[in-house]
Amino acid sequence: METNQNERKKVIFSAIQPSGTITLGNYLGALKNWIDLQDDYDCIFALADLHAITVRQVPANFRHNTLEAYALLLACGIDPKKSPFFIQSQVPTHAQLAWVLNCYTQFGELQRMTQFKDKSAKHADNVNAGLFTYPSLMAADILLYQADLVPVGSDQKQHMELTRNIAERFNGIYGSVFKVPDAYIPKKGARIMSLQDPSRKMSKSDENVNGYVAVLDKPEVIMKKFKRAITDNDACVRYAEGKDGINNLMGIYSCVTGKSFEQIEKDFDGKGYGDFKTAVGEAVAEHLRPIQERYNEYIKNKDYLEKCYTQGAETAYRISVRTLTKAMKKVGFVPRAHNKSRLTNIINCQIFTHKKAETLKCVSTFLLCIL
Ligand code: ATP
Ligand code: LTN
Repeated sequence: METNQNERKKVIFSAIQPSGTITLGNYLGALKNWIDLQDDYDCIFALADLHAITVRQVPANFRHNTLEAYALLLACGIDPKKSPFFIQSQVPTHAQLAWVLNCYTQFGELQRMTQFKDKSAKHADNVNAGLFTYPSLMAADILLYQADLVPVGSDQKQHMELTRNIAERFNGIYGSVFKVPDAYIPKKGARIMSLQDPSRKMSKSDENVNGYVAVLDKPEVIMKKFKRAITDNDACVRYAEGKDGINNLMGIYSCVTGKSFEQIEKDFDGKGYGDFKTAVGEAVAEHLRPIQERYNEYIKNKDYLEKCYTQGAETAYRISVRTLTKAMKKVGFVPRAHNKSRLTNIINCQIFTHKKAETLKCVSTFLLCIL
């Protein structure tokens, strides 16, 4: 079959909150996929800092975490020349569309979100409206870019279903405004569990630092955390129901080495958990080493970081404002005259350029004829 060179590449959008130091769970569940998809899709990535303030942040730490996350994601392999990569609060269209979508999202739908239930239990002293309406902002993030696919870990499945429902509801009323996106969840690493409580997901906001491995943890810290990982009394490296700790370690080991579970069981046949934990720690430290080296370079270069996120925000704005304008028009808002005149200017400018090209063509044809 002939492939059409002009065929539009599918669009990918994803984001991560700069709410703490990025973990191995974030990396294996989401980020690794972002990197791998860059060549085959039109990707746009963001740091969801507006989402992060649904939990109280210390301003100086928050700023630091945001820049650290930006440099770290570049070090993981996001290429800002291929994939616009921006900071959400620098692109106003996100908050604007989120408000509109809030009015097309039902209270009951938001109330059912597991993340809302978990986070409001964890931060009982600060169950704010932003925490409740978090999913409509996430829907805005995605729908603004007409994304086809959204690479996330499996904990975001419910938010993705709600995003689809909001898009379908809006389209049902106003015609086709938003692309209805699909979640893209990896087969391996979709849910990395805490090393201290394998019934809970590994989370960067975990108060127990031994529960997670940070992508920037030093090798000796990584080794220590894996050695302390909670397992069971079976002392046999095999994947089985009820062996959550070992299953989790096997999943991590498989992600960083590419080995299948059968291979891992064979390799560790007759060996104890101590040997296995050491092997997992070493493999993870080795996998993260080049990322940490690149990070140390990027974080020193503040000018480069600023250039990348500024360009990322400009591109993101240019793309997203088209969807926002369309959605607002459909709802019935009166368009800003200012917008119109700018638009007219752009159109005139295009016509002018077009006319100039046409004139040049005529002149050159004329010259060719008389020569
Ligand atoms: P927080 O603890 O602040 O809620 P988090 O660690 O859960 O943060 P997010 O910023 O909410 O991280 O998520 C970023 C991405 O990482 C999402 O795509 C999410 O699905 C994925 N992710 C988060 N935790 C895990 C995990 N334990 N296993 C696999 N993927 C994960
Ligand atoms: N809620 C997400 C982070 C996030 C996101 C997004 C992910 C915010 N906006 C848009 C994908 C697409 C989370 O991972 N906890």
